[in-house]
Parts: sequence; structure tokens; C-alpha cells
Amino acid sequence: MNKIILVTGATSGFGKAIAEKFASEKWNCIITGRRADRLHGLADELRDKYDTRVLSLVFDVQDKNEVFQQLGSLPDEWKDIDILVNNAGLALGRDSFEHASVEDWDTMLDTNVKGMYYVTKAILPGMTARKQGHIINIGSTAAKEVYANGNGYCASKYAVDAFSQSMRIDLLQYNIKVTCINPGAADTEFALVRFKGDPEKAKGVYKGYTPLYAEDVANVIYYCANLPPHVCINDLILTCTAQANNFYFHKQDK
Ligand code: NDP
Ligand code: 8X3
Repeated sequence: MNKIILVTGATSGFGKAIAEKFASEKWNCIITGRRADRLHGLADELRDKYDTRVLSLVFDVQDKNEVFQQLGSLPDEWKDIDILVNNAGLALGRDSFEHASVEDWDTMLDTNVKGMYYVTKAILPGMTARKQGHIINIGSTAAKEVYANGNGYCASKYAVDAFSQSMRIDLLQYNIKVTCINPGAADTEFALVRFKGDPEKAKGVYKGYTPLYAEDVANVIYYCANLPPHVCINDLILTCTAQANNFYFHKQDK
């Protein structure tokens, strides 16, 4: 029987590329996001292209009741989730602490942290009962080094890192793998969302170097997901070759 992966935030960027990669390898995919048209469109596309099964669920990961209601009432054939990828997330703003918006901080923490643990708690009972599963959380280089004006976003990703470490310890007894993937700068809709739709500011983030692309991250996740049962990549940082860490980039005029 084909394995099942659940990917949150599959309407663009990493989530979409992860769904495409796993669907192309004949995995059955549960994909989620808030933008219904995009999500159902992707589901149709993956079914047509790869002849695999896809279930699309529209919900906001910040909405605790909705998360538990939708993931708690999966059809029987979708209940045995092999891999959960907690990917839905965002940055909002890049302002100094005294100017940063409290509402933006609330949204980042509600999405990146609470959304991650709501979804995990909703699907975990199936994994613990079967003593099998793999939880892959999308962190960031922002979880490894705090940078100026990164305040709320860095804090949210440090929390993802801490939750990942904690899950890894507590879920050992259930044979559940926990992997935290920490990408550096990647060209998705991330910067456009962070700069609230300002295309010039968003483009500026990727100027002068070749960043990661969503497919690069999806390929790394596919690798982590297909190791033998006794092998787990616990924590992984990946950046483009032109990025050493959050502070050092090799940029050229392009
Ligand atoms: P995108 O903006 O391209 O994709 C973000 C995805 O998250 C979308 O599918 C969006 O769907 C979903 N999402 C956002 N908020 C919610 C919500 N409240 N409920 C449900 N879904 C939500 O960005 P990326 O693909 O780059 O980002 C994916 C993850 O990777 C994020 O966690 C981000 O922090 C992280 N990351 C990104 C890096 C980068 O440089 N791009 C680097 C390191 C980490 P919709 O709007 O339809 O709900
Ligand atoms: C996204 C990478 O550098 O904007 O997580 O924090 S960065």
C-alpha cells in the first residue's frame, strides 16, 4: 500500500514542492492551506500528473478547533499517516523590537508555533498507537542565530527547534522519528509575505546570489524521509552555496 504524507501549507513554496515530490514518487498526499482554489487546483494537478491519491483540507492552522475537527475526522483510508511535515508558516515584518507590531508577533507565534503543535497533537495518537511515524518540522537558520530585526520570527523558529528537541525525547518510546529541517534564504512567496506584498523589497532579499529553491528543500526532505527505519536525521541546516549563515553571504552584482 502507498504511504501517506500530510503537508501543511501546500499552496505555495516548500509545501507545494514537497507535495509534488512525494506525489511523483507515488505517495498518497494530504495537503492543507487556507487558499482553497490553489489547494484544490494542486490536488487535481497531482492526481492527473502522477495518478496518486490526494486529499485537500482547507483550514487555518491557527484555529485550534478547526485543526482538531478536520484532522480528527479523517476518512479511515487516510488515518494512518506515515509522515507529517509541519511546514505552514510565515514571517511578518523586519522591524526593530520597539517598532515591530505586536499583531505580527501574535500571528507568527500562533501560526509557526501553535499551529505546529495543534496539528501534531491532532495526528499523533495514530502514530503512537502504531508505534511508527515521522514528524518533520520546518525550522529555519533563524532558529540557530538571532539577527537584527528578526525578533518575533526568530523567537517563533527557536520555539520550533525547542519543540522538535522535546518531541524527539518524549516520542522515543513510540519509535517516532523527529527531524527539524532548517533552511536558509529560499526564493518562495516567503519574502513577499514578510514585506506585506512589496515586490521590490521581496526581490531585494534574493539579489546578487542564487538562493535555495523550494525543490531543493523538497529533495532534502524526501531523502530524510526515505532512510532505513533505524536511521533518523535529527537536525539539518541547509543553505545555498552563497550563504554561510545568517550574517555571511557572497553577493555579486547581477
Ligand atoms: P510561502 O509563503 O511560499 O508558503 C507558506 C505556506 O504556509 C503557504 O502554503 C501558506 O498557505 C501556508 N500558511 C501560512 N499561514 C498559514 C495558516 N495560518 N494556516 C495554514 N497555512 C498557512 O513560504 P515558504 O514555502 O518559504 O515557507 C514555508 C515554511 O518554511 C515556513 O514555515 C517558513 O517560515 C519556512 N522557511 C522559509 C524560508 C525561506 O527563505 N523561504 C527559509 C527557512 C524556513 P495559505 O496562505 O494558503 O494558508
Ligand atoms: C527564513 C530565512 O533568513 O529570512 O526562515 O530568517 S530568514
